[in-house]
Amino acid sequence: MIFWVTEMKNLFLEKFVSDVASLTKPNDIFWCNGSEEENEKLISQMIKKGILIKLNQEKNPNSYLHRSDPNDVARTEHLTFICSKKEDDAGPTNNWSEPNQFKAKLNNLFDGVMKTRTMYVVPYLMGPEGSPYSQVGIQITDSPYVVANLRIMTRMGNRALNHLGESNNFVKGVHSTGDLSPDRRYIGHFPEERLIMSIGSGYGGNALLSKKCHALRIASAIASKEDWLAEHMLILGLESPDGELTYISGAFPSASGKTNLALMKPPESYKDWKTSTIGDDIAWFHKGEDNRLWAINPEAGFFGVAPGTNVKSNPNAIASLKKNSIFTNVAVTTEGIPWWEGLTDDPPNNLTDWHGKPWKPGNGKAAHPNSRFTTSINQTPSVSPNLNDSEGVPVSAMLFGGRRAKLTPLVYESFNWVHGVFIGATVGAETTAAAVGKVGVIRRDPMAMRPFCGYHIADYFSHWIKIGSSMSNPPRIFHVNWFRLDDNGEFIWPGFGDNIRVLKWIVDRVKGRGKAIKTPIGYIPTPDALDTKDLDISSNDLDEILKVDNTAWLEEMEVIREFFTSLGKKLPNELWDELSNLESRLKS
Ligand code: SAT
Ligand code: MN
Repeated sequence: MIFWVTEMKNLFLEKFVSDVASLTKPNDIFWCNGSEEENEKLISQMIKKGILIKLNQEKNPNSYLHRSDPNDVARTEHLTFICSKKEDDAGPTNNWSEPNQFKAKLNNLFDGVMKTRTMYVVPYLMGPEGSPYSQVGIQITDSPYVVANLRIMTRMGNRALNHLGESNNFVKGVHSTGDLSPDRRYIGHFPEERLIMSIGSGYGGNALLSKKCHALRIASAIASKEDWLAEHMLILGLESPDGELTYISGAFPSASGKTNLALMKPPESYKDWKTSTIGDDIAWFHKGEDNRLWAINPEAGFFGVAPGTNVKSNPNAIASLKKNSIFTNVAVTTEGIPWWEGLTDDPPNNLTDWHGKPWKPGNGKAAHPNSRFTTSINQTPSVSPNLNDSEGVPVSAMLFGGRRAKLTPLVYESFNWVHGVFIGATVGAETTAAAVGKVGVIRRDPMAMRPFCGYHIADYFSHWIKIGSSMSNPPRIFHVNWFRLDDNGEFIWPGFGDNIRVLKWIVDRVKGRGKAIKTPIGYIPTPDALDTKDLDISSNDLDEILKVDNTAWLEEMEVIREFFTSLGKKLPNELWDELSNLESRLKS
């Protein structure tokens, strides 16, 4: 067995790596430093092995296509476990397994799994270099594709080791693609040990352990013991024509337009406004000395859903994807240019689909509905100049939302922090292709964290209540729904860049000047407070998406009551109170 050669001496790290090597028995060990040469070497090896396919190097320089196993195209929530010592600490929304038993089962699968493979040691930093809020992770993996993705998604290599120094303060990740069989696929989290073990998948959130496993599940469990929040949220800066800069964060379930909103380009009618992107998926919040909530983006890139991304829906993403990007499970043209449904109105001729087979219209989808692009945030035209600020940015408004064809209005504002937590805790959203399972069924997805909260969800709600209640100036909380459908199944609200009109009202509210009507569910904009100038929307439709249907809401309340009951005795009383207050407002 060859061990790595490095000047770094971190005894904790050495022990971790040698323990994993004794278990997985790799052919050799490759220590990733994050350099350009290293990346080139790995890429050319992957091309030789067919793991990556070179795209058109003129049109898409330094960009590659990866086809994953057809059984391995989305997160598998039913195979994802929180292995806290006590079952109750995982709570009703997580699968739990006793840590020693689960480890024994996984150790069996990991035993000798890398015999003919290289074991990569990938140090990564979550958050800006030098920030007291950043965290180091070490992912061990036998997938060079994972290494190439982590390089884009995180601050990877020696930068992370420098941040770590000699400390034992790092999250440990052990990953192998195993035999890719869903029967031997498990993603286990050990919050007390800050350890993640994942086997049998090479895809996205199952395999890039920095993302959902570390930055959400493990981090949320750590944050609950400290005084901060790890959230499934985008962070966006919005600057008005008179130079007023407001930061907004937003939680939406996977594949519900977070990346589009985070990279939003103001439309023609808002060209005097500026947007700036801090992050599209994950936000870590801490309380500032000024009693505001400040956020960093722990990541450094986007792992975005490709289908539906185009020059209209997300021009900044399209610009970012011009080079140095990895495309997973998209289709490709004869010229080696990536394509997916929604990129252009008509598909190009002679496409090769995501399986690598010739594709004709009528053959189903050419790109997988959960096909993805990996690209650096630094290539995005809208990247914020404050991206690397070690304190992060102060957030004035938080949005919750999800796909909901009916019921929830375009936008409404909570009455106060605790009511806002109630709104976040009760978000209902249609399921998407980001996770294996039926698409389009409404499920409760509190704070868009249902699959990502690493501890008891009721304790998580209490933690939220505590954080905001101890601050004199917490963000205002809003609910948005861009996805209302009319009777013909067409979207009523134009969405995309025009969502800035809703954000403008939100900024107006935060600044104390936006006009609103008090309804049982919250504050809703007066029809004249929402800018609909030059918008193709009838006043009937506008009324429809801004109205509160008390009867329908009373039905929704029953679903919420059932949901709360299913979460058990720990559900904070404050949320039960919010529910009964809502009921009396709806009935009066
Ligand atoms: O597969 S990921 O978890 O990285 C993406 C997502 O589902 O949001
Ligand atoms: Mn996500």
